[in-house]
Amino acid sequence: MSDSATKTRTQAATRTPPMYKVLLLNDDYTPMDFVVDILVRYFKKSELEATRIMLQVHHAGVGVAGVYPFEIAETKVNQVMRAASAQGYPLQCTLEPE
Ligand code: TYC
Repeated sequence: MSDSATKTRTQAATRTPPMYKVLLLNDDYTPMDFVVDILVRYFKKSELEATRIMLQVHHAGVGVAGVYPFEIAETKVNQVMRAASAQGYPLQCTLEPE
């Protein structure tokens, strides 16, 4: 078997999509409770884990809400941005390659 055939077969057995971090950014106005609710609703976190992530963002300026393939991550960003702007909150959410 050629080297390229071996490589193709190995990749096929281990292929995974590129993953993206969904980041939440801190701001001075979005209520803490709202950020916790976002993490529970859209990122399926427990109340305890959501509170931990929210406080991490509050103190460090940025934090990881979850890690997903591109299209799922993009959908989460859109859901968060839509929910925040519907309430008039300046919460920002972005993607970053893992
Ligand atoms: N800093 C905000 C406050 O004190 C809370 C907050 C946390 C806002 C995380 C955004 O991504 C965020 N109300």
